[in-house]
Amino acid sequence: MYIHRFTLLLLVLLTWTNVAKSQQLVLNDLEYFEANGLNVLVYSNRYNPVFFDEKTAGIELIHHGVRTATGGAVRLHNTPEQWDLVPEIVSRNVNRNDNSISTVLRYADFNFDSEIKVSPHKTGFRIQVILKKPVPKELEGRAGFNFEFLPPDYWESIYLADGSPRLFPRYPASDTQIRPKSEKIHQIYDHTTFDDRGRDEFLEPLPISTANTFILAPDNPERKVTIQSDSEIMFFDGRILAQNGWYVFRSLLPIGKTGKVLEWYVEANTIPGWIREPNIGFSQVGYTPAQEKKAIIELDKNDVAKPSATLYKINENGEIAPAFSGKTEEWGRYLRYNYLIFDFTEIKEKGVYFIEYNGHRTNAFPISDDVYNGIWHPTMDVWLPIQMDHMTVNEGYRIWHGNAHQDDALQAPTNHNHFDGYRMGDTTDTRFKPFERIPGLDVGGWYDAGDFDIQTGSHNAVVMDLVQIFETFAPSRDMTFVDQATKYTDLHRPDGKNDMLQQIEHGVLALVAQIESIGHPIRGIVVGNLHQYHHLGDAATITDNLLYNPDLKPYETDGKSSGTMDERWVFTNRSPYMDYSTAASLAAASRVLKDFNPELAEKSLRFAIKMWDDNIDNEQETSGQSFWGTGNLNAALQLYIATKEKRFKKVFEETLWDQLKNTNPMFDVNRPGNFPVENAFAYAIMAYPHMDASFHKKLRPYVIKYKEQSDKIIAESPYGVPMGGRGWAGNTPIMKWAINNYFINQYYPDLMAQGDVFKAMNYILGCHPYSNISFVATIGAKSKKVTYGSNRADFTFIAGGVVPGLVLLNPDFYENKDDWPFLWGQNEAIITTATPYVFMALAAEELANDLNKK
Ligand SMILES: [Ca+2]
Ligand SMILES: [Ca+2]
Repeated sequence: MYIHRFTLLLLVLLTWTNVAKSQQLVLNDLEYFEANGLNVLVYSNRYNPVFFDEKTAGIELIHHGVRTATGGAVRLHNTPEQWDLVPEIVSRNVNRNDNSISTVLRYADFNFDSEIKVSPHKTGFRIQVILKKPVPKELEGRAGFNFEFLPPDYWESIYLADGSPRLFPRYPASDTQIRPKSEKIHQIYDHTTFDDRGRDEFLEPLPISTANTFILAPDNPERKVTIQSDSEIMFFDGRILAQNGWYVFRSLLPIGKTGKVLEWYVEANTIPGWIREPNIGFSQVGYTPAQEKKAIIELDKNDVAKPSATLYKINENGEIAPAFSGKTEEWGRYLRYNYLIFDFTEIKEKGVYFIEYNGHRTNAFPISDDVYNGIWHPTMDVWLPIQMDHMTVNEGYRIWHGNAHQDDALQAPTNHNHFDGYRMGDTTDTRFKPFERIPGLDVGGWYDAGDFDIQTGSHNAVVMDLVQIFETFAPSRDMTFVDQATKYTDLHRPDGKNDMLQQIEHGVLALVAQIESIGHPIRGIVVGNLHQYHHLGDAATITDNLLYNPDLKPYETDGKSSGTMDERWVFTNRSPYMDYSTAASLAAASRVLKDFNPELAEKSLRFAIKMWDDNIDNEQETSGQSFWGTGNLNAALQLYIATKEKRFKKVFEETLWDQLKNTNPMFDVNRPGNFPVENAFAYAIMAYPHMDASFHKKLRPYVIKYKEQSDKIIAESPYGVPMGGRGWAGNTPIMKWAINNYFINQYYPDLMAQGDVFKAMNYILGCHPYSNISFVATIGAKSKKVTYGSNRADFTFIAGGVVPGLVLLNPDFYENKDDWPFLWGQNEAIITTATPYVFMALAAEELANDLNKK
C-alpha cells in the first residue's frame, strides 16, 4: 500500500504544480501577459482618434478564448459613452526587468497625466494608478479607474459584492440622477449625446452596488473574475445611458494625492489544462459535387493535432455512416492558432454530411448541385430595400420604417467638424447660406446602414456595383414593389418591374437630386446633432419631418412646421474626386436605365458629362482632393462605354497605363483595407470587354503580376484569401478580390482558376477564423445572429445583411462577436458590403452551374 500512497502523493503534487504554473501570468514575446486560458492585454490596442471609445482599447482580458473585458483606463465618467473623452496614449513601456507594462495617459484638455502599471501578482495581476501631480480640481470626483466587462458573458450569472450574492441585470433598470449641465464634462467637439429637451441638464448613472471585493460569476470557471481593492469599487450598468454600454467597475481617484493613488488586484480563474475547442471552418451552404472541398481546422496552440478527420453522411432514413476518413494536413501556425486542412473533395455523392474531428462534430451541410442558387435573394429582396431612405418599407404585417427625412435638408455651416468624420471648409461651395434649406433632396438613397446618413461615395460605389452585376448577369428577379410616387415599398410583392433596376433608380435619384439642387455632388447628408445620430429604431422618427419655422419655440409645432431645428445637414464642399466618382456611376447607370426610365437615364448621362467637363480642364478651381488623386479613371471608362466618344477613351488609356506602371495591381500590402476596386487594375479588368485585342495583350503582363502578388498574399494564411481587418474587418476587400478573379477567369482562363472565387465565397460563408458561422445573415445553416443595423438594440439581424467580419485586435486576435451587435467594425452590415456579396453569389451560381455540366 506504500507504493500506492506514494503514487497518489506524487500525482497530487504534479497536479498542484500544474495548476500553480497555469495560473501564473508570464510576459510573452508579443508583449502581453499570458497564462493557459488567459491573456491580459495592456494597451496593445489604443483608443481611436476618430471614433473614440470603440470598446477595443486599454487593459483587456481574453478569457478562455473570449475577449470579456476592455477599457482599463482613467476615465472621467461612471459609464463612458463612445463620444466621451478618451485619454491620449503618451507612452507605453514594456519593462522586462520588473515584469510590468505601463502606460502614460493624458487628458490634454485638463493637463492631466496618469500612469497605469500592470504586473503579475500571485495568481492574478495588479493594476496601479500612479500620479505625478494630484487630480486637477475640475476632475475631482470625476477621474476614476474604470474596467469594463461584456454583459452577455455574464448574463444568467451572479456576482458577489463583499460576499453578498446579486444577479447580473439582464436588462438595465438601475437608478440615475439628473445634474445641471454646468457640471458636465464636455463630449467631443462640444456635441452632446443627450437630448435634454432644452432643460440644461444631463443624466448620471448611479452604482448598482459598491464593495471592496467583487467576485464575478463564481459559478462559472470560464468567466470567474475577482476584483479586490482597499479603495471602494463601484459597479455600474453602462447600458442605462447607451444600449452599447458594458458593465463598468470603477474606483474614484483620491483627491490631493500623488504617487501610487490606487491599486486593484484582479484574478481571472483559469481551468487547469484548458484547451480551446477546435473551430472547424467550412461553408455553411455546403458544396457542389464537383467543387474543391476543404475544411480548415483551427487549433489551440496547446492542442495536439490529430492525424485524421471523418466526413459522415446522413442517409434518407436518418442513419449516420462514415462516408470518408482522410488525413489532416498540417498547415502550421497563423497568428495565435495552429491549422489543419481536411480535404474531402473526392466525395461527390449528393446528400447531407457533417465533419467529425477529435470528437467534435459540426452541424450538417449539403453536397448538392444547387447549393449556391438564390443565396443573394435575401440581400436584394429584404436587406437592401429595408435600407431605402425617403420610403415607407413594409413586409407582410410589419412596417420596417416610415417615410423618413421628409424635411431634408439644411446647408451645413462652414468651418465645422462633424462627429462622424464630415467636415466643412470656410466656404459652402453653393449658393446657400448656412442652415438655409436646400430643397429637392428628400428623394432616393439608402441608409448606410447602422446610422442613417446619405454618403455620396457609398452611393456611387453601390450604383456602380449594381450596374456591374446587371451588365454581367442580367438578373430578372421581381419580388419587390417600389412606388416612387407614393414613396412606398413592399417586400415579397412583385410589381412587374425589375428589382435591381428599381434599386439603381433609387440610388440615382439621390445622386441626380444633389446635382440638380446644388450644381455638383456633395460629401453627404447627415444629422447635425449627436443626440439624433445614435438613433436606434425607425428612421422616420429621427426628425419631425416638418420644416423648421423660426417663429415657433423649440419643440413647438403648428402641425405644418416646427420650431425644432432637427433637419439633416448637407456637407456641400466640392471635390474633383466626388465629381468624377459620381460621373462614373451616373454614366454607368444611364446605360441600364435607358429603357426602364429614359428621362432619368438621359439626365444621368447629361450630368455625368457636365461633371467631366467642369473638371477636366480646371481641376485647381475646386476645393479638396482625395487620397486617390482626382479619380477620373473610372469616369473616363464609364463615359466611354456609355457614349463611345474617343475623348474619354483617350484619357482612360493614358491614365490607365501610367497608373498601372506605378501602382500595385493587387492591394497595397501595407494597407490591407485598401479596396482593390479603387485601383487602376480593377478598372482595366472592367474595361476589357470594351477594348480591342491589342489592349488585351498589353494588359496580360499586369494580370500575371496581379496573380503573382495575389498568390503571395493569400499564402500568408491557411484560408487562401487576402486577410485584412485592422480597424475595420476585411470582408469587402476579400469579395472585391474574388470579383477581380472572376473576370480574370473569364478573360484569361489560363491565368486564373475558378477556385479563387470559391475560396472567398467559402470564407464569407463560414470557413474563417474565430467561428464557423456565415457572415451573411440567414444564408447557410448557421449565420450571423446579431448585426449592427437599425434593430441592433434588439440583438437581432436583417436578413441578407453582410457584416465586415473579423477585426484583428493587436497583436494576434481575430474577433467577430456574435452575442454583441454593437462592435461596428465587426458587425455593421453596410451597403458597400452587400453589393459585392450579391455579385460574388451570382458568380458562384454561374461557375457552379458550369462545373456541374462538366
Ligand atoms: Ca419589382
Ligand atoms: Ca424638422
